[in-house]
Amino acid sequence: MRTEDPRPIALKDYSEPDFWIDEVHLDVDLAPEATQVRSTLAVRPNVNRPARDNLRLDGEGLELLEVHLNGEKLGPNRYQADEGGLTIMDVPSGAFTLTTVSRCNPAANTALTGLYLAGGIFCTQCEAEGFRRITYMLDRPDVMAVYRTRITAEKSLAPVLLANGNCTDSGELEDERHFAEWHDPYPKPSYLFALVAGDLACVRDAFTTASGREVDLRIYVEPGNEDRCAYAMDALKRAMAWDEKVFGREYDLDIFMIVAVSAFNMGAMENKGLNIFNDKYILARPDTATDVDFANIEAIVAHEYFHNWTGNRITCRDWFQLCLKEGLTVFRDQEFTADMRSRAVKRIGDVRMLRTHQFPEDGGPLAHPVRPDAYIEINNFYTATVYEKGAELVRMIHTLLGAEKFRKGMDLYFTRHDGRAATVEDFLEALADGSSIDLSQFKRWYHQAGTPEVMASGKWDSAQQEYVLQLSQVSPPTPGQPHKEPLHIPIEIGLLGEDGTDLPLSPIGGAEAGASHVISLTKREETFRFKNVPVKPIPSLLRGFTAPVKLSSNLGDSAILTGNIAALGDGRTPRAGSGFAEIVQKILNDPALEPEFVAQMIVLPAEQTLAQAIGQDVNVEIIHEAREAFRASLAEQLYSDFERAYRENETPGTYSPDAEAAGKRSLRNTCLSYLTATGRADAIALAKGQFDASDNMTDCMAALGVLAHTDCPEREEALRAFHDRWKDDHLVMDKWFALQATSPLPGTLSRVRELMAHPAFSLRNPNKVRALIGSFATANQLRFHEADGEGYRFVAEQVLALDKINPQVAARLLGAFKSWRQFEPVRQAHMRETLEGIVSQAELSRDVYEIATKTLG
Ligand code: 0A1
Ligand code: ZN
Repeated sequence: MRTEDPRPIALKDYSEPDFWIDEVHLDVDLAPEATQVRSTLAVRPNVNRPARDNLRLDGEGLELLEVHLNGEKLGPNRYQADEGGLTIMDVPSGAFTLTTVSRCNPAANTALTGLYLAGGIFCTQCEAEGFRRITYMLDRPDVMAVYRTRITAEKSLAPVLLANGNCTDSGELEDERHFAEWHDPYPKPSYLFALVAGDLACVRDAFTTASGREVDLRIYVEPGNEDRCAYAMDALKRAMAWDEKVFGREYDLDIFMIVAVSAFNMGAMENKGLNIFNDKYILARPDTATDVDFANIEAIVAHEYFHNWTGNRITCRDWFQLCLKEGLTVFRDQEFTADMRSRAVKRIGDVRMLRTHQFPEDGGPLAHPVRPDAYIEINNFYTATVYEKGAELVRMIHTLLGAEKFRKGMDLYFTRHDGRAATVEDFLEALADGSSIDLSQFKRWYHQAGTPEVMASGKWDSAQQEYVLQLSQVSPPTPGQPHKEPLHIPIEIGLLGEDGTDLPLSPIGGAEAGASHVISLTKREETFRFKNVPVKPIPSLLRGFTAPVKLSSNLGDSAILTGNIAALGDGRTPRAGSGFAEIVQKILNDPALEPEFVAQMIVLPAEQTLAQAIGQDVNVEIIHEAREAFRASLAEQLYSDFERAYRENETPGTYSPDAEAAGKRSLRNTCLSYLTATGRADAIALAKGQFDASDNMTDCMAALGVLAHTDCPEREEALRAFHDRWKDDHLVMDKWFALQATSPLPGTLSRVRELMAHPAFSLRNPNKVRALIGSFATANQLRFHEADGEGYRFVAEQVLALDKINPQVAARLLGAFKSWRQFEPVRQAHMRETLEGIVSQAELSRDVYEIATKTLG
């Protein structure tokens, strides 16, 4: 907690540690309120640093019992423990072993970092700086050690005892107790340490690696959930095979374990050989999980698995390098999904995600480079910028190098840095060396924040049969970075002829002529000429979204919906014009398009996206009404088309979560949503019929969503029926909470307040907080931003309450305020006041303090 304003940590102040720790031997005696940890560290001075008499270790919330140096117990005059750690005085000048004995209290740990007890399971979360809440350590990622872990517990309390690596011994002890010993032979930073203990059921399978090694695969879940692991296990095996095939990376231990827990701050964690997951991203059965849940499980299981090479074998030198593992691993999981499912649909989804979450971050008060240069609390930097924009930077490198050279560069990266802690520079150097392509200007992307704006204008010269494309780039100022350098921007381009097909391209100046259609914009302004263009072409720019930029042009742009919003502002009624309806009709009836692609094409931009497009003086009511009116008018015009597509995309028979079937359901449910937008009784009846008859959660939720967000008598009945069926299933109940929190109907805020008293809700469980309060704050623009400011005050109240329980979750929730300056003055004033109220609190965590002060600017 804050006593004075916390000081930022800066990348430029990095230095190697004064000591290295090569081995960690932990002896953990588990008890809910007093777990004792005896830790023995093999320490040696770092010869690159000046010699030190004192060793300073990190430690937080620990009760120190004993300290031994080279086996001898130290008197209290030889060491000093304080709030942030432990200093040992007068350590030997050579190598030595240091043993500490300390106690922590897992049952009282509501922050869910370090060792905590939740739902009867002992569980750890050490990234980024949680290990110091378990025992004293140089808790930084450049200190890599080999870990041995012995766990002891009462058998009835924790029949299963897990840690990283291979189990080397286990057995019974006196007094109904038992133990297990684990050894992880791969040196790793402390943030990858994990321990899990409790009453867990296990689902097993096996995988044979390319070189013929047999790996024991295990998923541990709460007993009773064994029938919800099949999809995650299948995804794991596919991810293992894919990483061998596409990146040449094999798994390296004899066992790979996943544990699913219900209380977890994030999605999942890549601890070596022992991944820990938020159970939402493991557990799935057709009747409990939606198609989106299945897809998330596949992606996140793969993501954590891929970290074994990008993150674990090669780790980060310091936390500023977070994108080194995260951006790269997100890129890898995106490619995996593209190969498993539809590449086009995956790309549309990822770009949509980037534009709705990362662009606003990059354009607001919390903007930071993909590799930040300072932070107050590192946990605040697990952001869309580090993850999603970080992945886009890797994707651009892939685009610039081409698949083959990219693979060469990656191979070199793995050989050079395996077993080491690396930096973004190391990564770029390996890719440049492996491909012989210069990435020196490209590097700016890593330290320059903000979304670049690219302007395009083109002219066809009929006499010269030449097409002249002028491109320019501007990166807007961001906090702390008023001036920006031009970036290296890869832009994939095509010129379309009259029939809509690509003309052959031969650029002069810029990229090489011929095969590649990727040009590199590297200056503030640049002209690209294409010769032998016989007709006036229609340019197609930034294909595949080859760079995370905002593109504007004089080449024909249709901002249909934003135009309609302006219409409403002027007192006219927004309508989908017949031209627009015709296009939607064409797409809907094009048999060549896959259903999910169609669904993505015909869905209207979300209200938040429209707010962003408007950018200033945003009025959320006008946006909501305009969008709804537009949707209804489109639905009226195409009612029979939507009805037909609804019927034609039925998926009869046994439910399968595969992409094709999921795509049909997605299109069908998009049609359902249009049909009900008309308010017609037969459409509502159709939704109610689907709700009653559905045998899978996807169709059930889609129908319930429509009913819950419509003012109709079926609404309460359906919500009650769903509640009664699922009230004992915590994951399904999260859906029920979220649906009600995102309702556009008046009274939503009071409903949310009421639901906080529901027995299934708890402020201590992050999934519950995200489902109810998080959904309200980030996915219900209309109601969160109600003009009286009540929505803001409610969320701020919860942020402050949560800050005492779980600062990470509190800070993330506060992120809902980040775009406050884009709203009209009344809301802006309410939001500013609310933020100031938070900042004025005497005791704030570093997490909340950093977000609140930076958001205010
Ligand atoms: N490294 C994990 C994400 C993660 C980050 C922080 C956590 O606790 C503060 C937990 C998980 C991943 O990328 O999946
Ligand atoms: Zn990750």
